[in-house]
Amino acid sequence: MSETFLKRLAARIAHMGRWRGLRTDAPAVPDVPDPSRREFIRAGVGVVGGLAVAAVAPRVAAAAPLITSAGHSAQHGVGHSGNIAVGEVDTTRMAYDPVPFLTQFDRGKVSRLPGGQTLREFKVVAHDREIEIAPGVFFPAWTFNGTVPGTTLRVREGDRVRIQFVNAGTHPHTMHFHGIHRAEMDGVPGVGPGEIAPGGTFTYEFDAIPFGLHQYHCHTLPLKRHIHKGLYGMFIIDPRQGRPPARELVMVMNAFDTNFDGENEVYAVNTVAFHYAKHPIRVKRNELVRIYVVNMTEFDPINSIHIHGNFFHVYRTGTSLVPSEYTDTIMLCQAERAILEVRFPYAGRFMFHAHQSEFTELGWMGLFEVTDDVDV
Ligand SMILES: [Cu+2]
Repeated sequence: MSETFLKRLAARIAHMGRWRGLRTDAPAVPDVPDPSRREFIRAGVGVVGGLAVAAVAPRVAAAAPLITSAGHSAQHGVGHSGNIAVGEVDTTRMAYDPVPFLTQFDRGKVSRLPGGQTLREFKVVAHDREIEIAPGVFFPAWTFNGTVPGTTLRVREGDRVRIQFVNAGTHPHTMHFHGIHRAEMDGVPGVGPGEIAPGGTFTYEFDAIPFGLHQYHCHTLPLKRHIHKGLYGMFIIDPRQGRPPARELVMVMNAFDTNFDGENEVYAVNTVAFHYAKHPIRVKRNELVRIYVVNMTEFDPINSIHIHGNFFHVYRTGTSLVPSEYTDTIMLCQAERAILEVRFPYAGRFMFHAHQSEFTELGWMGLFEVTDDVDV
């Protein structure tokens, strides 16, 4: 690391210690301005590793080995990129693992109403919980059902959806679903039940329309803080006739402002920086892969996804069965979503990442491992 980078890092640590009301032994460097995340990138070292040091500096100031280098790349099986975070998050402690999360769908407790309509019942509990967003980088999250993103809820068009929401957190929250429903079920302050106080509960109920890819999130003010803290998840309404069989994957674009300065320091899909670079997503060659992508990134208006060496069909908001684009990159504004369908004709490793290079370098990058193996 360069001397300049070390000075900047020291200033960053001192700044964070002041912000968090924590004491730090790191010396203040008065002639060095507080570096922005972009300056970290320009410093030309392992960016997420550097931020990892900064973010946890008051606790583990000597975490410099977190920074990786090209020499570590081969060791970790990532020949495509040198600068990724070294080490692994503790998925057991977090009770969350991004790999199984890709294919986990909660379809609720299913029964029939007297008129024959299918009823799907869910229970969602809001908790405060510390999560690990990169190795050694912890974030004080607010969660739905203990994880960020929350559980992926999946129903069929026309089903009655009943969600018992319990607020076991320390702040008022709501559940606001995208879709078509009555005003009192919209989960916003001042309408219907409004904010649900800590210890409170409310049951949201509506019919699932329109089919497509939607999301749910807390709508308590200040909204960007309540969403950014982790209170969001994917909500899929399948069309009545279903979609063709495919390997289906959930990707929620998200990011974390670890020092609460209004800018994100860590980016990912499904929370953990570079996790799918270290644990490539295995798919079969030529099989249909359907990717549900929702952008829940706060503070940055736009996010994007690009898949290398392949093209995909795009179903924006998932509300049509006919694709509208055939491309290798799409951008999504905050809360926008799309279903992507792709068949990989060649075996091998293919990167996917945001095409904002800054996001990529701060964690939003992964790999598909395309294989001929039967057992994927
Ligand atoms: Cu909230």
